[in-house]
Formats: sequence, C-alpha cells, structure tokens
Amino acid sequence: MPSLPRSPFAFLLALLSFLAAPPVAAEDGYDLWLRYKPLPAAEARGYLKAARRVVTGPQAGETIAIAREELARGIEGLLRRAPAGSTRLAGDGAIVIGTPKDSPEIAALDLPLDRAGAEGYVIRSVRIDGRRAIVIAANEEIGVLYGAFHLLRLMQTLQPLDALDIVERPGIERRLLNHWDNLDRTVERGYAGQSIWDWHKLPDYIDPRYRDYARANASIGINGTVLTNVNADAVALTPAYLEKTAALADVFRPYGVRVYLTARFSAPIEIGGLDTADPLDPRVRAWWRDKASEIYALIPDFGGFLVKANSEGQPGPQDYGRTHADGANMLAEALAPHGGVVMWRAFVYSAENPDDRAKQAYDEFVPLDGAFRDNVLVQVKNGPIDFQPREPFHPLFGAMSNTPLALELQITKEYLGFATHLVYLAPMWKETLDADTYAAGAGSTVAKVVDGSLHDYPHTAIAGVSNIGSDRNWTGSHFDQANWRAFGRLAWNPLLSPEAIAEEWVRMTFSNDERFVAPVVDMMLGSHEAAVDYMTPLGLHHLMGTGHHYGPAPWVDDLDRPEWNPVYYHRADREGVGFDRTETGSNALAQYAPEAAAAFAAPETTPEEYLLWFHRVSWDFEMKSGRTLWEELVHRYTRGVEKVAAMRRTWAGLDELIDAERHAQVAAFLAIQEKEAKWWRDACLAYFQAVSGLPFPEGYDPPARSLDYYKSLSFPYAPGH
Ligand code: GCV
Repeated sequence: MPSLPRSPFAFLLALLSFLAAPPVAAEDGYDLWLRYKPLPAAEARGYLKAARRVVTGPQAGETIAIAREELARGIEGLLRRAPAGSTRLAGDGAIVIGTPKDSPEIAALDLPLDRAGAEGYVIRSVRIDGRRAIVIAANEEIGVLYGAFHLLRLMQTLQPLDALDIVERPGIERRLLNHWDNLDRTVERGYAGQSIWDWHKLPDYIDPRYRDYARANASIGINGTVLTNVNADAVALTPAYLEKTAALADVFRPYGVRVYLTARFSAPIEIGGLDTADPLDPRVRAWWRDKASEIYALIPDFGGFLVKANSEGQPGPQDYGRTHADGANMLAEALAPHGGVVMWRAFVYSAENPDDRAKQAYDEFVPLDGAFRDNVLVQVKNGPIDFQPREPFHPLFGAMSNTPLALELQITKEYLGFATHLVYLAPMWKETLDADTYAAGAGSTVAKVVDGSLHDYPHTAIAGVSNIGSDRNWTGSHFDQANWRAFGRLAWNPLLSPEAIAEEWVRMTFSNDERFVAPVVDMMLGSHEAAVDYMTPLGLHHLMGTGHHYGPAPWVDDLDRPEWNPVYYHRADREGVGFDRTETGSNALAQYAPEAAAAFAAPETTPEEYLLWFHRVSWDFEMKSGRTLWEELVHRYTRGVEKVAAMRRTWAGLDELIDAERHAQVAAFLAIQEKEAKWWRDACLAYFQAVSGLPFPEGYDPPARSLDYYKSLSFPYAPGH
C-alpha cells in the first residue's frame, strides 16, 4: 500500500498533483483512430504556429467542407484551440485547402498536381504573400479530404510539420470493403454484433453511424463498399431495397465511398419472373440491362456487382452449361454503359471434382484468361484454399496476365480466433503482396499484379472482407480496429510496412507514450506468427471445427464433402503427415511458375512454414532445428501458447498508460486467447499423438485432457455461422 505523506503540506502537494493529472478518461473505442485527444503542450504549441486556421476557396464544395470541419475538429481536439475558418489568409499558420478549380491561392501555386491523379494530393509548406502556410491541394475534392486526414495523422503521431513536401496517390483504383452482411442483419463470419445496415429502417432513418463509417473509411482511403453478402439475396435488388441502398450511397458520396451490391445470379428468376437465368438468353440479358438502368437512375455513381457463382451452392452460369466468362460478361455488358464493373470471384471448388481443392480455381479460370470484358475483374483470395492462418499465394496471381485480378483479403478473423484473439493481420497480407509470382520474370510480386503495374490492367481492385458490426467499438475488439485500418493503408500503398502501419495506429488509437508504443507494436508484429504456431504450424491448414470454424477439430472425417474434413488437409497417419502437392501427389506445385515452384519442390528446401502444405513427410523427418517433425510440432504448438502468455504479461504492465476501460477489455480478451491457444495446442497434439503413436517429447507438458474430451466439445451457437 502506498504510504501517506507525513506533513499536511506534503499531503496538500500530493493532492494537488493528483488533481492536476486526472486518470486517463474511459474510452469505448467508438472514435477509432480519429480520437483527437490533446497532444502534449510543447508539441501542441509548435503545431499551432503552423496550423491554426483553415482557409477554403469561395467555390469549395461539400467534400472540401467536410475536410475543413475535420481539420477544425482535429485542431480543436489535438491543439485545444478553436480554429477560425476563413476564406482569407490572415497571418502565418493557415492551412489552405482545395483544388485549383475552387481555390485561387492553390491555382496560383506551382504544385506537382499532375503526380497526384484523381484521388491523390499534395501537402506542402509554402509562403503565400509572404505568410507561412500549409497547402493541401488536389485535383478533385476527395483528394483534399484524404490530404486533410494525412496532415492530421502527422500531428496525431507527433511528426514535424515544417518543410512539408508530400505527394501521394493511391496504388490501386478500387479499395473496397466487402460486407458479408445479410438483409436480416446477421453477418456471415461477423464477430462484432449485428450488421450496421439497419435495412428495415432505411431509407427513412439514417443512423448517424453511417456517416461515421464513411468518415473512418475516408480517413484510410477506402473508396467503395459492397454492402451485401456474397452468399447473395436477390431481394437486395428489388426496388424497395435499391431505395435503401441509394440512401446509404447519398450519405457516403461526399466521403468518396461508392456503393456496390452482390448480384445473385438467379435473380431474374427469383425477382424477375423469368424461368431461366441463362446468361445467353436474350430475356435474361435484357432483365439485367434494365436492372442496371434502374440502379443507376437512383445511384448515378453505383460501383458495380460482386458475384459468387457456382461456388458453395450459389447459382451461376454453369447451371446452364455456360462458363464463368459468359456469366461475368453478361453482367458487365449491362453495367458498361453506366461505368460499372463486375468483380467475379474465383473462389470455386466442387464436391464432384476429386482433384485437390487447392487446384480447382486455377483449373477453371486460367483457360478463360482474356475471355472477360474490360470491365470485369476476377477477385482472388490471397491463398488457394480459404483464408487460412497461413497459405502460400494463390497461383492464379501468376497465371492471368490478360485479366485484371483483384486481391481478396479477409479482415474478419474467421480462421484466426474471431474477435477475441489479438492477431494483427498486416504481416500475413504482406506475405502475399510481396510474394514473387515470376509471372514476368523475377520481381513480379502479387502487389504488382494487383496494382496493375505488371500487366497494365484497365481496372485494379483490392477487397477486404469487413470485420465491422454494430458493436460500440465497431470491430468487436479494440485491436481488430488495427486490421480495418491496416487493410485501408495497404490498399492505398501496398508497399507500406506492417510495422509503420502498426506504429501509427497505436499512436493514434492509444497513446504516443514511448513506453506504450514500442511494446505494443512488438506484440502486434509477433501476433500472427503466434496464432500460426498455436493453430496450424508448419503448413498445416483447415484444422478448424466444422462449420463455425471455432477451435480445433483435426479429427473430423465424416462430413459429406471430402474437402470439408480436416483429415483431407493434414492426411496424418502412423507414417507421417502433410499434403503432397508435388508431382508425386496432386502436383498443385505445377500451377506456379517454375522459379516460384522451385522454392517448394523438396521437403528439405521448402521453407518450414509451408512444409506440410506441399509435402507429406514422416514423423521423424529432420527439421532445421535438429528436432524430428513430431518434436518440432510439439515445440511450435507450445511456443505459440508461450507467445500469447508473453503478450498477456506485456499488456498487464501497461495498465497505467491508457484508459482503464480499454485496457481491461484487451486484458480479458488476451486471457481468453491464452486459454484457447492452450486448447488448440492440447487438442491438436492429443490427436496427432494418437495418430502417430509417438511419445510426448521430454520437457513439454502433455495435453491437459484426453482426446475424447476435446472431441466431445460442441459449439452450436458459435457466432458468425
Ligand atoms: C461467404 C468460406 C467461408 C464462407 C464464405 C466463403 C466465401 O467458405 O466459410 O462463410 O461465404 O468462404 O468466401 O464465399
């Protein structure tokens, strides 16, 4: 217990200092990274010299007005100064914002706006009529808003504001969230409450959250959102629902966020009264053309359709003996006159096809390369199976030089511990973006395929399956906000480092206190590898519980479709474990360019994190550590649990540096994560031990419970399913 000061004077001093430094106020996470809490006094004073007033031109439109308000809000919060808005310069310290069309000051400056494109911006320290100012200039209003958020980020993260000389433009044209939100407000693979779209009350009630959602997205450069689940409902395309979508589009428009919808392929039958959805039937084509016109009459900047077809039970062109290209092109033709695009998903695999599931998308789509209309993008998940904790990059990225490929990432953590596990996903996404496809020689990274620089695509896109819901903190956990932000930041610039993104997020979301920033960034950077260790180390994959994907179930072998069973993926038996995808097995390896495949060709030279993805090896296979494969498996599972325990300890020691409310929730979630990491470890090792018949290596605790116990657990109400 702390000792009380002895003299009354000392007591008074202690009391005064306590009152002068009130505890950090509780926060519920609603403000995300846009908190604008007061900066330390010295920095705030310095910034006020450079940024005390916002100046807009006389013709400024709605988006510039939003940028002005945002800057004003930032200055007021961060610098504790009510900023004077103005259309005139008056002394030093103005932030002059606008485009050459609406701001005479900006038009008169010689700025490199040709390098900023339609959505980019220039931020510069300048002198105007002898007065020191900062300009945020862009070709279009949305660039001004993006630039305003950039300037605020500099202040929020305590960067210098003198001598600014920044030119930014996004690397990818369409940076989209994909909501897997259903019209009844359930969210497929959603762990943050209900859907934020309150369809029933739309279009008459506009929840203020919609604007905050658009604002948050604009702050990280996300410029589109697919509102509905890819397991689509045709009702979303009925007139009543299009009106609702139009109401959302109206809210999002000034923030540069366009709406898209998923198109159910059988909609012409379900809501159109036709008896077919055959893409070559003229009546079907006419129906989609009319539907597109109806949509654009309500939403002139509608982005287009996202389609899941002939996949996991969804209808599609193959129901009529047609190809994916036939289906996509029909929709593309309907959207083309209005400027819309089709994003056609390559996530296909079939129960009737006995070949390795990992090969099926490539086999179906590569023969169609070049057969798609200009306004079609084929949307490909990062890996060939399904958002596993670790997958090698999808071979389609190296094989479709004549078709724009969009990259689909999953922000929601379906296979990575739902909302309660702290797993920062940027390092995983970077592995895909940086992977070399060798499509056009060395250096043909997935990032260069996706951003169009390798094949000069007419359109480029990247999609993140949203983790947003109605929870007060938006994403179900405070740390999952970092994944939303990281997706936006990488979509804007795929070259950014996970570390830089984590650091700015920590500073903006929690604190600039170095005692907090460094350990938390470290925790985040190690968190993905920790999850891989305690869930699916060494290239194992799809060991999750049936349907809901919560927790371990490597023993499942009785589901209808072979590839729904974990045993299909790990193939463990007395002799060994792993999926042989070399030429002695499924030969999925042949779908990669020879230079890329070479890295995975032999078990001895394959990076160990992909070993069991590509190879089946015996339990006594010697690993780089000198351990046998079995010992290494035990080691990695154990290491994963230890890493989570270490994250917990780190976090516990940071309690005085941030508000108690958020600290407590993160601490509680880390406790859940540690418990579940242990469960993963014990259940998987109990199973693999039973299969291999090997003794538990010395120095490692055996599983806490019997294999039968782990098998008996059931989760009928796990969320998101
Ligand atoms: C939207 C996985 C998920 C499904 C999801 C599907 C897809 O299979 O478990 O919930 O469905 O991927 O991406 O279409």
